[in-house]
Amino acid sequence: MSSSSDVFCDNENGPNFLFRNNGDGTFTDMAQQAGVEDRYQHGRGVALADFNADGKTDIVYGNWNGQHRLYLQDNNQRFRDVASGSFSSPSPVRTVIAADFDNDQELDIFFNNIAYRGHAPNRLFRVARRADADPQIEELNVGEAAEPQGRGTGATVTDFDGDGQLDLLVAHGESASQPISVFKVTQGSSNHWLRVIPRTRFGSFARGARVTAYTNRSGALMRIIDGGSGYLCEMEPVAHFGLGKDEVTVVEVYWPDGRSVARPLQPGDMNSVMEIGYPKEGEESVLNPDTQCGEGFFVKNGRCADNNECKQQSGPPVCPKSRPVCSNTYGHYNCGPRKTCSRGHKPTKDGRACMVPTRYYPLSPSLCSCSSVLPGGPLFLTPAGAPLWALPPISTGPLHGLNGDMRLRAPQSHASMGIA
Ligand SMILES: [Ca+2]
Ligand SMILES: [Ca+2]
Ligand SMILES: [Ca+2]
Ligand SMILES: [Ca+2]
Repeated sequence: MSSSSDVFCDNENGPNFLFRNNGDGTFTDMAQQAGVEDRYQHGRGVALADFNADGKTDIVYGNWNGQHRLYLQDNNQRFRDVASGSFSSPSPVRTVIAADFDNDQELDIFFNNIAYRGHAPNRLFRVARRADADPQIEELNVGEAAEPQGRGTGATVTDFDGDGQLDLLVAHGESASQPISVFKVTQGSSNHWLRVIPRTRFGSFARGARVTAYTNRSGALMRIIDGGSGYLCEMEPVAHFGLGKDEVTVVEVYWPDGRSVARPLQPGDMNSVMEIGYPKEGEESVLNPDTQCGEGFFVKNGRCADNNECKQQSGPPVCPKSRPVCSNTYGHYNCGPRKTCSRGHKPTKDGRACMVPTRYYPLSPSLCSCSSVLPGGPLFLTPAGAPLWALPPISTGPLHGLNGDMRLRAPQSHASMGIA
C-alpha cells in the first residue's frame, strides 16, 4: 500500500485493521476499502506472503470456527479471497504458518487447530503458483502432525537441526496440559534451499525487511521478515527459500526504510545460510549490467527487473496486442495476456485471473503484521526479542511427495510458545 511498512491486524470480535503507513508517523485504516474487514469473523493466526508470485504481499489467516481466508492483493490496493472450500472450512484454528516445508518452491500453509471439543486435526495445504492464474490450493497429508486430539495453542518453524529443511514446533495447553511436539519433514531432502538473514544497522534481526530471490528458471520468490505472524508465537526472522532443483541468481533485500542490497550468487552458494548486513552510507550495491537475473528478468538501474515490463512513457503503459494487460509486479509494470473465463466466473479488474463474482473484494497490501487484537481491548502484539526459531508444518502421507514421516520427538512441557 505504501513504501513504508503497513500493518495488518487480524481481529477477534470486530473488523480487521489494515493500517497504511503515511510515512509521517501516522497510519490510516484502509481495511474497508481493501476488502479485508471481515467484521463478523474472529481472526486467530495470520501470515503474510506472496502466494501468486506477482511481487505484491498477500494475506492468509484463520477465523475461529469460521471461514479461513486467503486474500490475494490486486493492482488497486484491494484484496480478493481465493480460499477453496476445503481450505476455508471452519475449524478451531489457533495458528497459521506459511512456509515451504518440503523445499519444492511452493509455499505450504499449516493450520494448527485446538481439539477443545472432540477431534480437531491440524491441516496442511500447498499453494502452488500458476502462470496467469490464481494459485492452485491442494490439501496435503500432514501425517503425525495432525494431532487430532492435540490442544494446540501455538506453533512455529525453524531449522532446528541445520539440515536446510524447516521443522515444526507445536505448543499445547490452555484447556489441558500436553507436551510440546517437534516434527521433522522427510520429503524433499534432495531439494536445494537458501536461508537469508537480513540485519539492521545495529546487527539485530531486520523485522519488516523484504527478501526476493531471483532464480534461474522459476522466476522470483519473495519472503517477508515478519514482526508477529502466527498466533501466541512468532516466526523466525529468516527468509527461507525452497528451490527444488533450481538455483538463486540474485538475492535482494529491502529494509523498511527503503535501503536495499542486491547480491549476485553462484550455484555453490545454495544450501547455505547467508547473513546480509544493512548497507552503510554510499554502500548500496548496484548489479553489474551483465549480471544474469534468470529467466524473465534483466538488470535495470542496478536491480533485477521483469523482461515484460510495460513501456511507461507519459500516459498509459503500452503493451502488445497479444499481452494487453499491464500490471504492477516487483515494483515495475509488465504485460500479460487477458484471461478468458468460463461461465460463472469473470475476469479480475486487472484481467489476469478469473474469479467467482461474489468472492471479489476491493483492497490493498501490507507488509508487516501483528497477530491479534484482544476482544474490546488494545492491539496485542506478540513479543519481539531474541531469536527462538519457529518452524512450519510438515506433511506426511501419500500426497505429492510429502509422504509421511513426520516424527514426533521429545515432548517437554506445555504452554504457548513465543520466540524468546
Ligand atoms: Ca475480524
Ligand atoms: Ca501476491
Ligand atoms: Ca512446499
Ligand atoms: Ca531441519
